[in-house]
Amino acid sequence: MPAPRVRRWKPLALTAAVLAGITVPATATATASPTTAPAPLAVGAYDDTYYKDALGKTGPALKSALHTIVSDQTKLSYDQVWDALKTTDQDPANSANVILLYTGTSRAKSASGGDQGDWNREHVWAKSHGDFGTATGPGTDIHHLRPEDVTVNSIRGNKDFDNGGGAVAGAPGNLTDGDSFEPRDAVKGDVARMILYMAVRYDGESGFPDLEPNDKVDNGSAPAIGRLSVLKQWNDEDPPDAFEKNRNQVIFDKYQHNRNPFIDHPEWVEEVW
Ligand SMILES: [Ca+2]
Ligand SMILES: [Ca+2]
Repeated sequence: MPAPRVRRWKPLALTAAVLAGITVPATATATASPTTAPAPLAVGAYDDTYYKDALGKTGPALKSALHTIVSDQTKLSYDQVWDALKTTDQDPANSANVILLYTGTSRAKSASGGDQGDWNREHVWAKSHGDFGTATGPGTDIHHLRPEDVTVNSIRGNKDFDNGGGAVAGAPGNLTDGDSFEPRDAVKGDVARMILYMAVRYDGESGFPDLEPNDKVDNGSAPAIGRLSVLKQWNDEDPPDAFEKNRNQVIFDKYQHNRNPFIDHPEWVEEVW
């Protein structure tokens, strides 16, 4: 292929954008453009198959369609979660390790357990919010279960999510105060999409509570987690990256055979809430 004689930057810029998973209109240029063409629709690999009954819907109809879609899944026992997390959250740079959600550090898979220095199974939707425990169901759904340092997991406890607070020892970039926890920037969107997946997935069936987000930080044992307005902001600020997309794919291919729709379509957060 002959080298382009002019505007060599253009195909390079487009290639970079495509690699980054960004949809670029065919008329894109690097110069300011007066074009008023509408933004292209996001197109996902599973739109024609997995999501076909949800496409084109909005609001409660979209939420209901997604509930039906994601509720068709294989369920794990709480013991099976240990091994699953060693695969879903494997360090891409070291197959002997997992990446911890809040600390962001890489730790040996073999250091799983309950002692200081171990990692354990963090319920991002705190299991006391709805008191669903660790029976097979929401308490074993690996879409919201992540490896975390035992001590940091304990500091997060069952707090709601919100901005602000003091630094969390051993977990740079995370903040907490008496009633809320703010994860580091790189996983803010991940946390939001996990919480909102749980709200869509669990609607009061099979003896489990109907989980829903709200805009509070004092939810206690209610089947609710806040703050929704902050979670929506985090979803915008931290779009899905390769690690988050890969874990969704591994859960779909190997374990639960269902997907987190908000990783595939982050814009559906605004459509539902
Ligand atoms: Ca992220
Ligand atoms: Ca729900």
